[in-house]
Amino acid sequence: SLKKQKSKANKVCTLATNNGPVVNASTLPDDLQRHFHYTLGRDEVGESPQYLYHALALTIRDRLMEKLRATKKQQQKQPTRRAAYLSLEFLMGRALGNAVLNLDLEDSVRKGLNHYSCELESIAESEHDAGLGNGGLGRLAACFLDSCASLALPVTGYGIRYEYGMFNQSIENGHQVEHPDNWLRDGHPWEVAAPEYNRRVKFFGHVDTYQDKEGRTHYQWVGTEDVLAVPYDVPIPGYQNDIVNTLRLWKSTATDEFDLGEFNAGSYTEAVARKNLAEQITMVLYPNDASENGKELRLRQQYFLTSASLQDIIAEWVKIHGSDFTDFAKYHVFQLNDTHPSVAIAELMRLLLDEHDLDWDFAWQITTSTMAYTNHTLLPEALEKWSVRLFAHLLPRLLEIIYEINARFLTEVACHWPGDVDKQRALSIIEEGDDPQVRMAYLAIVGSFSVNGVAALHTQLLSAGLFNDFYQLTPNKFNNKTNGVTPRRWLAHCNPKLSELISDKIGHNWTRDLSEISKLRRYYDNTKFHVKWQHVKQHNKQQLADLVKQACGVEFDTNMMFDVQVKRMHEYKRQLLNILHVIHLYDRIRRGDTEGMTPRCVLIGGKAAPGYFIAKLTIKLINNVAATINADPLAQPWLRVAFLPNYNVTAMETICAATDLSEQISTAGKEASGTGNMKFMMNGAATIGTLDGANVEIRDAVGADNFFLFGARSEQVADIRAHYDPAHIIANDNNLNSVMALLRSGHFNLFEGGLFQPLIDAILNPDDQWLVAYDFASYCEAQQIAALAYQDKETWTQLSILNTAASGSFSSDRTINEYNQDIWKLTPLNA
Ligand code: B1H
Repeated sequence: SLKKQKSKANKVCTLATNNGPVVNASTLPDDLQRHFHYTLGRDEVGESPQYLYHALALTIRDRLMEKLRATKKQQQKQPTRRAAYLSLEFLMGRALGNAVLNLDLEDSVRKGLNHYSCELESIAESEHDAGLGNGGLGRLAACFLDSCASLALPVTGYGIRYEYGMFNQSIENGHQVEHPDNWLRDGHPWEVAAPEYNRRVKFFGHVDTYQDKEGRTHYQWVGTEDVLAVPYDVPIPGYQNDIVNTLRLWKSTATDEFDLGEFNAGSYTEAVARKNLAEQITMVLYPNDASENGKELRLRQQYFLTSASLQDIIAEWVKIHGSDFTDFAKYHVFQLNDTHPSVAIAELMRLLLDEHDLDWDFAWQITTSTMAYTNHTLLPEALEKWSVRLFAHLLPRLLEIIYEINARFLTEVACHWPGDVDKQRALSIIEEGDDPQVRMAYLAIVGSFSVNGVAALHTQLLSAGLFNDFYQLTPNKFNNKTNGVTPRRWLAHCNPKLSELISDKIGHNWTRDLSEISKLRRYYDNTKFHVKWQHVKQHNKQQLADLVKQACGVEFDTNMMFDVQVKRMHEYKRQLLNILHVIHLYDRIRRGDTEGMTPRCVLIGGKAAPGYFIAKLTIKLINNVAATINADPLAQPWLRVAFLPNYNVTAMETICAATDLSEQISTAGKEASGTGNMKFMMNGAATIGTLDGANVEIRDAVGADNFFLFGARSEQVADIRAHYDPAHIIANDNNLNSVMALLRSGHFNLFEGGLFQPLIDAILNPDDQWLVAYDFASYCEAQQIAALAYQDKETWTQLSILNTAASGSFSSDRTINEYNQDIWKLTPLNA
């Protein structure tokens, strides 16, 4: 009878979930009021509009949940092949505007807010950015989730629910100051905890072996200190297609019996302290972009994410298929976002071998037909290595498996290059030395069936350079997937005025299929259209000017050219080159050489890793130069400079819509792709840039005449560096010479003697990897050409329209379709 009762209870439960209350557009205003007054217990909006934001978010979440359940059900109806996107970073930004757009709720939301006399735009300002990423790599993951859902692909994101995301940056006396990003402070209405799917992750301990009756060796990882992984699900709506996918973010907590054991032993305090240790794992995002720092806690984060996610997927499999893994690889594929989650290769082996009793060959076959690896950088300092010592201590069983993978792989190497011991040493997953290291990229390549770069040039450099030996061994693994950005957030949402203008002319299907945006080309010399286009740009520039005024106290004039570089601060991105050009313009103004000069506002923004001295000093230089120039009445009509503090996803939404000239000026061969370059282009900015990353493809798409190219080519860099003499270059370039003289004279650091010497030294260093002095002259020339083009309004408007019109292939929908066709091979839902 107990059984009967149980099944009755289950039935009731099922019925209740099937017939939930109706939520639709017409009930939205009522639902909003219910959440405001009942869920949150608020009465009036008054001084705290964040409650109305919260109520609106819950109202929209209701709708997301309904579609999320429907999407899940559709997937359960018939078994579908699915992908998991494993990433240490998801730089989501705000969710509200995106959800309103993708669920097509704008009208009913505005109606609902009417009751409170509030504007959607001002309510949206209450939301904190979900800054769970550093820069391009994390934002790419976010764009990919939007595209996967919009293309109805069954893809789940797996990441970490950092308590503190990317730090907040303020500028004090021109210096960067970091503040913790307590983004969950006011609650996060977009997530739902799912503790029924908690997973247990092991650390430390040791490995026991025993032989079974048949003489097979079994491995037991025991004496471990376990941490509990609690999933929080964030709904990811597709664009007006009723699909809602899931981003599952893991939070770490202590296991229950852990506490209990300690408590019973009378060490209450120690038990609580251990709890802290477990909770540390997901406490904070490491703020390094394109460099690794080798901290143990970071490896713990990586393993924590990886193990919890793989266990999650395997548990679901076992629920349906029991211990039969025959078809597992038919139904699953894992995309590794760089090497950060690449310990997944060893972890999947461990789960299959130790927990599910598969033999090595079968487990390896499953692993190498489900794992796919994306490389995002060629910079040597970003290539992850973990000390074998640390691995042995923290993840002893994983290290054993990596050794076994390596031994078998080196046999293959020996077959391919017989007798070549150097090759074996060069390709070994274990780097020998005083402090041997695990090379994570090598593990990722060996364990994956696909290895991709993120732009054509980048993939070519990977195959021919960094990973050439692997390329020779398995050329078919290597493929390119040029990055893209979602046109929903990065055009439809962030630039509603331009979107409306575009849709007026070519319909609105470009939001689904950005290749249609090329139809705009027809209007590139239509003067009526020009006027409207310019009008929108002026409006957007005013919005940015307001932001700059409020954040920096600097007055931007919307009639001047808006010249913008926003991205993480890094030497290879050469913000230093940008500010040298600014100093050059200032130098010209001071000399009275302003004839033909185009008035411009230069905006620079970006965060420096807290330990990156030279990047932080560059921020200080930019701020000091800005202060000097902005205070000089001579400069007023020609030049204004601002450093925007705390550049983030939300700031970019205003910035990219308002930019005239997009600065993409990395040393050729160093920027894997770039994605900001695509956002600017989509919104009608022209690019000044080097032939690096996706700039190459942007220039091909818009045409060489419509791109301001400068600088050394990647294939020239090695030669140039071989006999590089920056002092000589400076001596022979009057412009650069004056700029350096101004810098050396202390003109920008009158009361801070010697402050910028390290930057001066860097430029003068014959070893300067970034070739700042080398590219200065051609950069100034390209700037001059761009400035002249801007003076002809017609020309510039054409340029702007052509850029938007040529941006079709930089939609992340195009990128994801390629991932799916070449790597994932998923069938869209609803199909
Ligand atoms: C990119 C990173 C990165 N490449 C290490 N590599 C990190 C490396 O926390 N870490 O240790 C974090 C991030 N990020 C960027 O990826 C590239 O520099 C861009 O060129 C590219 O557009 C972007 C997306 O592919």
